[in-house]
Amino acid sequence: MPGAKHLSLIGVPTDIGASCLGASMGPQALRVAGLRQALERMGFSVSDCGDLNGPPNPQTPAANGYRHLAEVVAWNQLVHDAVYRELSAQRLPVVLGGDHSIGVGSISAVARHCHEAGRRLRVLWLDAHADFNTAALTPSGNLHGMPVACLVGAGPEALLNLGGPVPALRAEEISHIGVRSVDPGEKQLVHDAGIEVFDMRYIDEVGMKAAMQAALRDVREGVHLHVSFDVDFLDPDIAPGVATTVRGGPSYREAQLCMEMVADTGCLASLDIVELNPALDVRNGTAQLAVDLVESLFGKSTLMRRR
Ligand code: HAR
Ligand code: MN
Ligand code: MN
Ligand code: MN
Repeated sequence: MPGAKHLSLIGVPTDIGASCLGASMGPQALRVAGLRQALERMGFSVSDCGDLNGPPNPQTPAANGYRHLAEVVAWNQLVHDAVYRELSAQRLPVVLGGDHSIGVGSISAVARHCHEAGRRLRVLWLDAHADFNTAALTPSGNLHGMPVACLVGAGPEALLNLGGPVPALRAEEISHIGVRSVDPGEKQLVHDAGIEVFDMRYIDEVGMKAAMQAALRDVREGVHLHVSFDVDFLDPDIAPGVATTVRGGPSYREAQLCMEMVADTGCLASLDIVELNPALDVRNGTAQLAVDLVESLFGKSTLMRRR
């Protein structure tokens, strides 16, 4: 799959897992910013599969610790099925969110594909947040704060059984980059689960280069690398178009380096772009920035030949 030259864009227009409405407009904003054309200019063949059609957002309060669980499950089943279908057809899925709760459907499909193909999986979770809450810990009931916990098996039954292995991931298969906002109970759970976190403190101390070298150390030929790119990973000064901004994120240059180092592995085989909220953006600038960074993720980068 690495080296697959055929990309499939899958729109997931929902804010079902968030408290703030508007991430549902993310897919169209990325299209307006020219995502498809940018990737085509780089030599990829790109199909836009259009938007999945899931349930509307009922905007109801949490029940048993979860908001909109049934609807979140429905959206994730659609995402799982679409991502699995594209991977099975040897195409590289690019999931256009939508809030980050849809990472459960996307990554469970990737895990299923890797399991069947006997491929090793590595997931990079680029995010200001750990997304490791549970029903008991969540301050909000919003499922976009819980996808990683769900993927490693700490989540509601219905979200663990979308297809493929259960749990979808082992803790050692996923690494977080850029984290700077974690709830108190969530912090303990991340430690207990043994998830590797390269937080902003770590990046401040050693730099993005060393952080990415560490995160990618075991990513080599044959590995399926999935990137789950939460746009709130970026510093809000450069990326205001998200609902849950947290100060002190990667700068433009740091984010570029992060993406370029992923591209250098040659292993990128699936991608989520999530949490973009056009209602909060300024002239679609955050969507344009996301497209710019995704170009680097797929190897646009510099003129220099390395190694
Ligand atoms: N930790 C908070 C919660 O659980 C906020 C989570 C916000 N998550 C995202 N995705 N925006 O990373 O509600
Ligand atoms: Mn494959
Ligand atoms: Mn997230
Ligand atoms: Mn986030």
